[in-house]
Amino acid sequence: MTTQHFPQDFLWGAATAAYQIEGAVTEGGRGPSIWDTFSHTPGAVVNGDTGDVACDHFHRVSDDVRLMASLGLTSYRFSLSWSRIQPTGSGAANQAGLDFYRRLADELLEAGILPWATLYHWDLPQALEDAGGWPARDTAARFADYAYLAVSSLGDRITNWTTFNEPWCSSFLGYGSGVHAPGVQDGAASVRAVHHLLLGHGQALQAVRASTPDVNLGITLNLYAMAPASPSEADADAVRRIDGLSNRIFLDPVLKGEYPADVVADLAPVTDFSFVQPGDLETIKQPLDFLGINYYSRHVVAAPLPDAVAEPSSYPGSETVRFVHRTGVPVTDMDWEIDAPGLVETLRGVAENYPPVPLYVTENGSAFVDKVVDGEVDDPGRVDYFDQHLRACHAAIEAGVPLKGYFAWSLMDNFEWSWGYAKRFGMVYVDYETQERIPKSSARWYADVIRRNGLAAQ
Ligand code: IFM
Repeated sequence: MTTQHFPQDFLWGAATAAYQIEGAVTEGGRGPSIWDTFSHTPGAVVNGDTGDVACDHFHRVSDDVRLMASLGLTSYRFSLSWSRIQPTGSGAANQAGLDFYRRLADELLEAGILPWATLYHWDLPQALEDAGGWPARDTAARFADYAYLAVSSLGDRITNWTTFNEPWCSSFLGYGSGVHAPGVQDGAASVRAVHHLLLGHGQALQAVRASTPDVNLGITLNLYAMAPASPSEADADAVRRIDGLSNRIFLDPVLKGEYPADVVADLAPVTDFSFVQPGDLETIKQPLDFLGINYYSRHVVAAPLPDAVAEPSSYPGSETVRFVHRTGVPVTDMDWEIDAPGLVETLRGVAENYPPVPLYVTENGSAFVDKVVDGEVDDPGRVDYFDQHLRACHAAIEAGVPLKGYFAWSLMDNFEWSWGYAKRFGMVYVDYETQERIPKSSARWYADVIRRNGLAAQ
């Protein structure tokens, strides 16, 4: 049987994020973040779950690194909790926080695993939210200071740094629909948040490059494949709108230094973009060493029905566009359509429509209902999902896309934000009562893919 091989230096990783796995929220001088506040707000998270303990990774780092090594991972993508490093989001660094990540990086390097750090995976220090959060311009400057502190302290051992993970979620879920922390429902504030997240990205890259020039810097965007529900012009326009608000509103400023004119026009009833100051877009468009793409699914959209009523939404100005479920298309436990061809489309779309930049799939994965039977967890649905999406990565590379690596989401089950612990995305099962880790069959399958640097031919 032949194998579909990946390039020799292809990176095989798995990803997590601080609030989703660390726990220990009051230890080591860590200050509160917006997710501590939000998860403790009655009704905000399914079952009232919080990240207080999560996977207790803070106390189990060494075991977890051994687990990664046993799977043969060549890289591990994790995020730093800003409020472990600056408990109130500004001022001097908290040494205990830096030490925690220094130790994690050292253990990874000893195990031959490349550490890949994300500076911000949604957990803004609460003190900065109290001062206005991402809708306030000053938060961008605070982020650049934090980035400078973190990278100048840890950049000797962590050489790959992502500024933001999925700024779409931080802005539109956090300040638009309010289903994520800080739970604000204000369309105009959500667009200001977009701009200040992007400005923070640009300012952080400038600050870090001036102090630590030898690190690789980029950003991770969650991009969606798009399709109209019908061939009608109205549905095509719905696709244009949602593609604009999901994908292009981030890709265009970061890679081309401009907001798309059609998106600015769509948003006119919500905001006039007067918060964009001269020079901002030049700051945002910094040279990138890589672009991270998180891909999970496709959006199938349709024009609003007559008399549709606008409600607080993650798509300001396009609230009444309908998201349609196609019949017969398999879905995950999140009810997200499984659409691997959409990953090829997404990767090719970025490679063909934007200036060249090395790409990484920094997240891709699926939630399924997993059960422990006789001490084992068999998850064929997840194996199939990974298999289809890795074949999509392979096809994209064959088509000339400069894809350099893949990170499975997630290394282990964890706190799935407003779903709490109700959804499991891990390749490793976590028993939250005992904190036992049980590699699922998908973990063994992935280890095999890594070992052979490729997929068995079909
Ligand atoms: O768990 C999240 C992760 O934090 C960001 N990307 C999507 C994942 C699944 O919802």
